[in-house]
Amino acid sequence: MAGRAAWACRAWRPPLRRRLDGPPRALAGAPPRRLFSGPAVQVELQEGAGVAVMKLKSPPVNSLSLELLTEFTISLEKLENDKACRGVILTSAVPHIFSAGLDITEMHGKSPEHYAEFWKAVQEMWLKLYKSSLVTVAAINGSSPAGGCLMALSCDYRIMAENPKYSIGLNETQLGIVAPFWFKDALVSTIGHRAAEQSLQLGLLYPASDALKVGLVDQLVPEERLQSAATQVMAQWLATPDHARQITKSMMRKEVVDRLLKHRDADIQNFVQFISRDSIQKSLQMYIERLKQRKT
Ligand code: CO8
Repeated sequence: MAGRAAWACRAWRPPLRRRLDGPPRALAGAPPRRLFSGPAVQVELQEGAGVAVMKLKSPPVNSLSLELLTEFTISLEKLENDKACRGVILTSAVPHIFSAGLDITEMHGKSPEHYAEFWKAVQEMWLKLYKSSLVTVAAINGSSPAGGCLMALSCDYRIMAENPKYSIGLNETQLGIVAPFWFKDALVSTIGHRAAEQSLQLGLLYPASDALKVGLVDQLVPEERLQSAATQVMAQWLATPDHARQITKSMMRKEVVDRLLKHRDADIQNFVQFISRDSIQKSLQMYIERLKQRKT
């Protein structure tokens, strides 16, 4: 009930179109913007619109390192607590890559304590994003495998740049590892059980047009229109009263969230045990080498 009260407290404001009535921008002056940028995540909050744009900026591939995950979670929490913010557009500042997923080097050749700390940060990021009371729109402007796909899946709406070179999916089995149950739950909730079963077993990465067909993304647009399309979608979602939308979102996602909350420690232990196995470490080593070879 406490959670519900917290969700309901963000005041509803009239739809964007109505609020934008008033003096033209040139007369009113530039709308106030606030920037808070860390090493790996850049946030720009447009106060008038109540919308923040969060950009992952950790070249070369926005891999989700412990540092990035921590910064992301703190930034999102800041926005959650900021009364001027009602929605977040999540995108990338790195050309052609949304996110390469979890940083493989965090899962290879490290201590069990490190794996536990890393996995806890992955859980934190996911819980914060999946449960967010803000409207979350993913503007997917590049490839988005595994953990990158999970981030997009956790948003309320996904728009992807229409580029056949960009792909998205939970490809864990291709690395010889297994997507945890909450990755699976998020995928099943989005594309349904049958498609998710096939997708997960084969570790499918869908080119943008196939991602739309299977329902993994909601919309494709030419790359140059991605940000404006995301802003448009955001305005539509913000036209719904916050408290009603938030309670509905919580209701729709509660079962999946509760499953992880209930088994959080066991999930960390499972991860540490699984990832520490020699066979899994070898698979990851081979995958890292394959990535390097592909480059040469
Ligand atoms: N982590 C760490 N480093 C990475 C990653 C990554 N996920 N992806 C790429 N890199 C590195 C490359 O090794 C390369 O390093 P270097 O310059 O030192 O050789 C550098 O980033 C650039 O990579 P590319 O040259 O490959 O860049 P491209 O622009 O050609 O391609 C891609 C970008 C498409 C993203 C490509 O790099 C790729 O496919 N990467 C692998 C993506 C992937 O498979 N990620 C899965 C990670 S696992 C995960 O997210 C969920 C795990 C769940 C755990 C369950 C366990 C129980």
